[in-house]
Amino acid sequence: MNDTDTTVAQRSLTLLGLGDMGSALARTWLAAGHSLTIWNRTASKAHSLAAEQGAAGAVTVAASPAEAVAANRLVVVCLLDDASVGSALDGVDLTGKDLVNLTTGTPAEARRRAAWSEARGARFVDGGIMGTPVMIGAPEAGGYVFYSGSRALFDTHRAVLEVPAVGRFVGEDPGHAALHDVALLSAMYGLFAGISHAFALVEGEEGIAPKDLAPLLSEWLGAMGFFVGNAAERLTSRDFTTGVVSNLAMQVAGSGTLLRTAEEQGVSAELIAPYFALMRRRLAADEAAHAAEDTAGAITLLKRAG
Ligand code: FVH
Repeated sequence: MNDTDTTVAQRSLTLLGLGDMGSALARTWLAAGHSLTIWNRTASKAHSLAAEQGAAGAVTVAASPAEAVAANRLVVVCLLDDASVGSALDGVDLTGKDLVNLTTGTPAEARRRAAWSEARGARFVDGGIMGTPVMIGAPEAGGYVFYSGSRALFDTHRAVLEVPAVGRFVGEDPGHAALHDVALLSAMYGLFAGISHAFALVEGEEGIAPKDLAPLLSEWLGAMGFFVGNAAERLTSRDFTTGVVSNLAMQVAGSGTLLRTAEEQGVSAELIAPYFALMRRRLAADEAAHAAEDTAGAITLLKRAG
């Protein structure tokens, strides 16, 4: 392979999956001048995307996953879930391929997929996309992708992989991108749960419109963001009592007020009650030891033994 071939090869890749996210990725690579071979289970989506590009578009529609994979060394997969990755790549020759899986999955699924790929002669990197399709190809939106697995693969293709969004390599354990992804998404859903409860409390209340509460909520959540760093420090030091500003006993008592307010407003407490139950459990385990603690101490109850 001469220099020109190398350049061409580095600008060419295969993409399996043209759902909302896969299509956004494809458009970004094409806009940046990369050549794409694409495959999608429902072929009409691939043909529409190719038609969008016009005659000069550097896109080839493959008739099968095997044909798409054969076209390039770098193969990016963005399908619904790990089962769809298995079904698309079943029986496909992956020898010498660099497989990048941007399909959301669990850490264990990513580790199994890495071993499965390596057994078929491919290098493997798993990716967790932290962003929505509209954030792809829009660096100002702040989206990025966690990557983990083969560092050599990531370094080889980093420039191409970072066209849609910046990459953050989080280690050679192929499960770690998914673990980071799911940790952040889980925190997001906890936040959404609290926000949903807050809006439900004021819904229908004369004099408090949702749009009036919104800026107050945003401001408050920003101010309470300190809990992230506080929890990290305490989990590292295992010191849950020094410098506590809002102790557990006070917060458990205060949670009663929040639950009674939900009752008064006719709102189900189903989204916030589990967290209060965890705080009560920590206090009840040893009141003398835990009353003066920070609520971060309750995190230690969540991990199951073994
Ligand atoms: N969209 C988002 O906001 C999030 C952002 C963060 C990352 N996620 C994950 O990205 C993966 C793909 O998501 P998507 O938004 O592209 O999803 P859909 O638009 O639903 O497209 C799904 C594609 O998967 C294909 N597919 C489904 N089942 C199979 C199968 N058994 N065999 C082969 N392909 C399959 C589907 O094909 P088709 O329905 O068009 O024929 C689409 O190409 C996902 O992991 C998100 O969690 C997105």
